[in-house]
Amino acid sequence: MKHIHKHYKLFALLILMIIGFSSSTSAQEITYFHNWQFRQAGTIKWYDAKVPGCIHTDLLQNGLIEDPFYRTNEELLQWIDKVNWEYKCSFRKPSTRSSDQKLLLVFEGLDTYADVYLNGRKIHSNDNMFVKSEILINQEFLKDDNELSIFFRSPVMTGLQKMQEYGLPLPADNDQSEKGGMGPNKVSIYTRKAPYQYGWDWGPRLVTTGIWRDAYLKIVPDLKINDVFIEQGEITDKSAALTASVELQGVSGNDLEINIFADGKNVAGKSLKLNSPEVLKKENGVYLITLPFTISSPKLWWPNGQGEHPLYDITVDLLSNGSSIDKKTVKTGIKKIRLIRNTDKNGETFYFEVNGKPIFAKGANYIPNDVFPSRVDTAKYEYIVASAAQANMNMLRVWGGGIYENDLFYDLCDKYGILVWQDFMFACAMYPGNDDFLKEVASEANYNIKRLRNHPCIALWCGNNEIEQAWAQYEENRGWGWKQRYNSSERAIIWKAYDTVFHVILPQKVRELAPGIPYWHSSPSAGMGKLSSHTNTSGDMHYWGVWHGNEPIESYKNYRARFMSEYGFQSFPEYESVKNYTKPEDWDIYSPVMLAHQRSMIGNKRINDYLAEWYNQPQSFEDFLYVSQLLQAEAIKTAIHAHRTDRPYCMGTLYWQLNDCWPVASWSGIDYYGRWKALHYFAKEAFKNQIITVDQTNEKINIYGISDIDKTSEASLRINLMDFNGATLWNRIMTVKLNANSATLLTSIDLKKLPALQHKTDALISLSLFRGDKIIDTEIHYLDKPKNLKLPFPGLSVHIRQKPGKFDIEITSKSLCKNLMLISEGNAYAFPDNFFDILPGETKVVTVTTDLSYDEFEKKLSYIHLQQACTH
Ligand code: BMA
Repeated sequence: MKHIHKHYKLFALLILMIIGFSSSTSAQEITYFHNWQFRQAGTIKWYDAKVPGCIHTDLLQNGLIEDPFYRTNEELLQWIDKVNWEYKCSFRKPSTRSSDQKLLLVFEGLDTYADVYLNGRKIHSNDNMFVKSEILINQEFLKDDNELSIFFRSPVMTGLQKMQEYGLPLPADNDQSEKGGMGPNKVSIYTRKAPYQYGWDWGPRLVTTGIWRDAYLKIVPDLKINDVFIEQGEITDKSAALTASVELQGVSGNDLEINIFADGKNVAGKSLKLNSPEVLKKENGVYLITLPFTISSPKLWWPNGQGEHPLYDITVDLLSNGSSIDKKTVKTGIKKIRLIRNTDKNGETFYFEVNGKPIFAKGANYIPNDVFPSRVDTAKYEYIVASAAQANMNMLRVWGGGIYENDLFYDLCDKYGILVWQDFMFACAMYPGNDDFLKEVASEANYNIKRLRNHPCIALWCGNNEIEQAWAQYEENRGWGWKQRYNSSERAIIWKAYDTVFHVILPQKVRELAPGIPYWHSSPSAGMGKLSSHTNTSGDMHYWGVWHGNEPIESYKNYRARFMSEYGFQSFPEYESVKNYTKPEDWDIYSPVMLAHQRSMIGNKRINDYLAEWYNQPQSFEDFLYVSQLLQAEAIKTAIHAHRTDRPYCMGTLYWQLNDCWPVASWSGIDYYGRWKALHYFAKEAFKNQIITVDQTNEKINIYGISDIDKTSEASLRINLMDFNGATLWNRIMTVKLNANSATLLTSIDLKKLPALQHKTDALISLSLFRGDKIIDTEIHYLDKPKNLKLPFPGLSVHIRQKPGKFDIEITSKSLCKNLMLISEGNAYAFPDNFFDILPGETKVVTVTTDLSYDEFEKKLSYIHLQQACTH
């Protein structure tokens, strides 16, 4: 992964040395395959392949294509998804130790239309990227040396065929079919495959194929543990009542015994026979046994910022005639979650309660980290989830146009206390309702709910992204104009498919397989069957008035919601990132290359228009990229502050979007290479448990104290009105009360009553909330938009102090320095703080960890600030 950002690799390596990952271990023996090869079907030559992987990364690795992310290379690679591909490998017959053992061929994910052959005999066919395949191998088919081969049919051509068979083209606005050479044929929705790979308004169209998750042979006992689910009952300080549901598969006439261990301590045991009445017999030789147990003085799992995130190892040991035949360990955390939808005077609440405590959800929407998800390594996963936690987030929404993430992602969310709002993978489109399709939906729900249900991070399963809103079944004149394209019988067919998937199959599966986890049928929604899918008074809300609706940024303050699950604002990656995928001649946002990396039709126009409202014109291309990030950060900060100030009416704020899947102009706060944009630094401040927010309307300023902690406490608030050279015009210190889990109006200021304030354009209000010598939060409030401010040139002096393994960068500013961005050339290291203001006469110290020499460090360090980027 030549593009991947060096600083997250170093960071994650350190963490991985300390902590191991595995949410589930088993005694079953696993053998991975080696020597995978691939070729285009119908050609002769085989090339080396990597598994897990995909066709695009294999072609790239073999030098057969250029980097798909560089300049406009994506356009040249559209042929790849139109043809068929073959993968093969050979393996020696594994030695099973006894006749009681069986051999399973496991594919944790085949992407997508795949026929699997063993020694030329077809043994399996796959139609869904989101399921695991376990194929029992008849050992008679095995020779000493065996060949496993997989024929992957083109996902788009097969999709086209399925669309023709269905006979009803369905809306899928984000499917960039024209770019993919498919004309108007939006075939993505007929295939259970990651929607975003067909293009999105932040993603390229690169529809890949391949063995995208692990593939291996597994020797399993005749009777094996298929699955272990730890269901949670009543939880008190004294004890947690849990039940282990153990799924066995196979045959056995012997006396069995099952023992349960919690962190190594035997907590339950049972002797049984498979034919005893307490064993629930299911299809295909599957048996379900439940064993209740308790954990005394349980350590509860809390979201980030609300407590610890302890995990328990629960081991199930299966014995036959006194000896262990299979063992499985799962990790889980003890946590109760409820989605509280109570009628109140305003409508209906929408908030999460964890272990009995209402939680204000703070976070972002998450998309896959790469358009080729198989190449996202452990380090990148850890970097992204840790970045969310460092930004004081407690929730990510795994958005429905991507993938059900790898186990590792949820392990990390467990570890960092990040709640996951988990969408099923359906987004911004209508889907077919034929039997084959519905069967795939049910099986992917089955597999993924079971796979993820022990993770304490899972907060909610949600049917889809924006489909209820787009179709708007209940109101003729709302929606995205889709239903108007169909006659009444077609409409009935399309709605029935929707109704079956999102109101029948998926909620049933969640109820059955993950009892206790809430299901929400669509995001956003006012509630099922409610007339409008978009109201301010109930359900969750996607507010795109700012940006898509071109409303002023201040509208974030007026537009209320019970739970803001989406809102967003675009920016460009910084110059150091843009240099990776462009040449100097591309350095104009309207160049073909930059436009290929801006997938929103309105993106550049919106950025330009809002920028002109707020900032003076940036001087250079590099300055423009930087200012676009400031604009985005200020916009989203405005929204987060408004949503938090509206607590408890509003109980959640998740902006669109955390991350990127390739280098692009987008709504993300972290770019593809891992660089934090200004937004992510601003979000880190805005999501702290206790903050000050300032709301200015004309001449009046309201100052609020927001607290997401349980204790009401007193603090001191210092308010300092100063000019940009540091002269104090007015100040005040007061004692304030920060109410527990509330937004409290601390004080108001009438600007007209401050005679020293001559012009709003040359003064600022510096606020500091503190207790003793502990600063709780600081805030700098400007009385006018940045373009109107009469900013002096700051007069910076920068000193670098070397310490073992790190450097302190000390920056002193004579007068105000606005939005100083430190830059690390070639991304040699990361900054813990950036894009900050320095008050007149103040010194800011930023400590950077790196093993660079002093000279190299100094050479790679540079900066930019607003005064420099936008001179009047
Ligand atoms: C939201 C998402 C995405 C989209 C984003 C920006 O509604 O659900 O579909 O990428 O808007 O337009």
